[in-house]
Amino acid sequence: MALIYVLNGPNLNLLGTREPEIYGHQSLIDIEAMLTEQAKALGLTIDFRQTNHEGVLVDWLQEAKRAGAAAVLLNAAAYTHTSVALLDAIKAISLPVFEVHLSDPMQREDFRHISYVGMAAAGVFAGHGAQSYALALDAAARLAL
Ligand code: CA2
Repeated sequence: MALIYVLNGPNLNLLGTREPEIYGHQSLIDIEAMLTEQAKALGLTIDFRQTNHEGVLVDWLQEAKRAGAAAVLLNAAAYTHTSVALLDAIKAISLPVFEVHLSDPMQREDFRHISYVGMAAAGVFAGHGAQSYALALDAAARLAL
């Protein structure tokens, strides 16, 4: 069964508790449950994780490659807009990495308009709340298997 890593960055552990007008009411646990069901229906396995640490995201991207994952969904949160280390890691693993955002960074502050992740991503799904993850998983199933 194909394996998809779903990696989440800083502060996303707080989802559902604050700023619901931007990020929605669902918690990260709710999103994991939704994606797990979707993955089952698609015949995939997901490995769903969250960290507040940039280097841990780099470690997990490298691990995805070693583990034989078919693709990665990555919501790097604020590191999306700052991290050359993530860009280098995405390039280094040569796996399709789909960038995911709950909100649409392009419709927010200027500092969110740059995406280092997007410079190497296989696709970007943003602005649809938790459904951005669902759209990205469908894309991974269609494009990466
Ligand atoms: O829209 C997204 O998914 C973002 O990746 C979320 C990041 C933000 O820096 C990106 O520009 C867009 C922020 C995640 C913070 O998550 C929170 C969740 C609940 C309460 C406060 C922050």
